[in-house]
Amino acid sequence: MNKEIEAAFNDHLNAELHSSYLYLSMSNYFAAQSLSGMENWMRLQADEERAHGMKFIDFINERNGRVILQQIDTPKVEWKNALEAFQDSYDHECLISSKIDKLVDLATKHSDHAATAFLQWFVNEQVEEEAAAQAIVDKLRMIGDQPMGLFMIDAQLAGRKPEEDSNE
Ligand code: OFO
Repeated sequence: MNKEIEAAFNDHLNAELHSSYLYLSMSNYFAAQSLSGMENWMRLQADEERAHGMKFIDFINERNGRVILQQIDTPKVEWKNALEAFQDSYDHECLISSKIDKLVDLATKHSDHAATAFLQWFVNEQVEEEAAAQAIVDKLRMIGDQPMGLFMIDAQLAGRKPEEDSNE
């Protein structure tokens, strides 16, 4: 495996694990607010992010690279309200998308077609993840300060289920 790609993939798997940590932190923030639907949604999101990190680990190992785990940064722990947390989630997904784009550029630069093909799944996944977070942000903006609206969206997010296959 090209050393520059190996290093960038190691950095990126850390970013995915940090995403997991961030969403776990948001999940616990919502638990403290008794918003159990949002707690559930963020917890499942944390699980998905860990699975994304594992995909990078498996790919590096399959390509005879070396996985070097790094320290995971402490996540933010407090938010003003649900809207601020989900807005942070959307902004975070945009950041991750830009990191994936840079990895694609790097793989292309080195003509690493296996890495490019691997990354394509993440390119598509990021479209979904940005859209999912944006849709919730839009609803929370509509709801504003109305407790009934918050109650309803929390009930809706309680319905999120784990993904059935490993392609999370
Ligand atoms: Fe791994 O997709 Fe979100 O960050």
